Amino acid sequence: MIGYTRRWATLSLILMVPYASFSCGSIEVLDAWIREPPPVSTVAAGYFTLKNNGSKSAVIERIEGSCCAEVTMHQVLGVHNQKHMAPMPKLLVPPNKIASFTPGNAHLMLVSPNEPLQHGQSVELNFICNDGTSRKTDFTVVYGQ
Ligand SMILES: [Cu+2]
Repeated sequence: MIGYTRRWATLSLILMVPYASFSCGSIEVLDAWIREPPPVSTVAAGYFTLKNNGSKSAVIERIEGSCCAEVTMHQVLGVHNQKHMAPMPKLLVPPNKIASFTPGNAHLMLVSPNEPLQHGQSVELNFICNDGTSRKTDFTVVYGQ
């Protein structure tokens, strides 16, 4: 009987933790799009704006998608003609802050898509937070820009 009570106590404790206290529960992904790559290209770039509405920092460890062989976050380092891109190990967004992945700056690299990415398509990517929570987001493939 004691064991039974304890189990219920644990369960109600889990239910009382507000959803938003988990990293990925408090994020909002806006304006998520992928630039349609030229037909011969084996990589595409993706962009988005991420808003952290929570009271704790959100830490995105990686972004996954079944669309492609590999999805990685990239940052652009250096200045002027010395610029180069490098993998971004993780993305940390403080409470009430916004992170923007925009052309010429941070971006997603979508390597070797299974099928050609064409404008109008929707690609689902999953943001994985450091506490194991995740958030799925649809990226729209856009021509040009
Ligand atoms: Cu890159």
